[in-house]
Amino acid sequence: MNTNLSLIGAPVETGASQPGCLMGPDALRTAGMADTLRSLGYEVRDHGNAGSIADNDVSHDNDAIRNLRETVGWSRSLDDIGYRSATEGNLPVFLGGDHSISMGSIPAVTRYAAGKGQPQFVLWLDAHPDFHTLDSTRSGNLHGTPVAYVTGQPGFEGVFPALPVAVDAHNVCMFGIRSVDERERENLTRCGVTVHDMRAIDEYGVPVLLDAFLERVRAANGALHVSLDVDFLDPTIAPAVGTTVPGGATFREAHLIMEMLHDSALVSSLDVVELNPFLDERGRTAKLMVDLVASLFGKRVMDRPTRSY
Ligand code: B3U
Ligand code: MN
Ligand code: MN
Repeated sequence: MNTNLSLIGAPVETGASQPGCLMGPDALRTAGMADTLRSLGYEVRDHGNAGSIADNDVSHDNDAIRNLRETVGWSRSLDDIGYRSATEGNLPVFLGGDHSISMGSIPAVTRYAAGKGQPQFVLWLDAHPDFHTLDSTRSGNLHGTPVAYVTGQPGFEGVFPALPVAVDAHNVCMFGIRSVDERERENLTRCGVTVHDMRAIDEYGVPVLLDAFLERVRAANGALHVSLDVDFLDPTIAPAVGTTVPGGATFREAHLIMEMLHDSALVSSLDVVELNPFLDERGRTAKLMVDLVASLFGKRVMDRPTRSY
């Protein structure tokens, strides 16, 4: 794994219904993100918080959509910063911010991977598939749309930046899903996204499902972006999120995913999103997120032979 990490703060809350994610990057910093990663042997550079380039006048005829211009502005700015960071040899870690930040982070890393001839894969850890289009969203919260956008679903043209390379929907694998709107369900099935809902995790367990996906990434020599939404976790362990859904991943399931990702050495970029510090209890969710990221970057309890995949 690349040992040069760049932390990119994305204080974005315009994609969510509730305010608070704006404080996410700073809460993750306060919980010790940079020093934790340094203690694991990484060179960590914190680029501070990015700003939005909201100098556009885009519009859309779905009146439910909220904060469209701001979100388009953020997607442009994070795309620029993320691409630059990857080109300079770093592994970008985007500290959100609500999940609309992936409308900048994923296009950035996908473009970078394409330049090296690598297909982009995405592991989406979330209670929600975030697969609405600008036409299908009823809530109008744009954090519900990033996967549709980055996989090139119709209707984003002329509003969000054109994607030089879209992610192939078949290369997206979701874990933890337990809240899906009807229109999302139809589109997910049609497009061939792999959706491991909580039932699949209950029935098969993390290792079987994750091994199969990582094997595909490896066989394709792919780049792997991990997008970790706080609501992937069960709200009893991670209360600091505006869209809690009961029945989420346990502490142990989430750590196992992170540990297996580390052992795979395939991860090339990361988003940590939807942390709403206003809803937290004495920083416990922020600390848990830092601890999960530490596992992804190699924190372990005991040395053990690396599993072969
Ligand atoms: N699918 C619903 C709920 C939702 C999606 N993402 C989050 N919530 N965080 C919507 O609003 O699009
Ligand atoms: Mn999400
Ligand atoms: Mn979610």
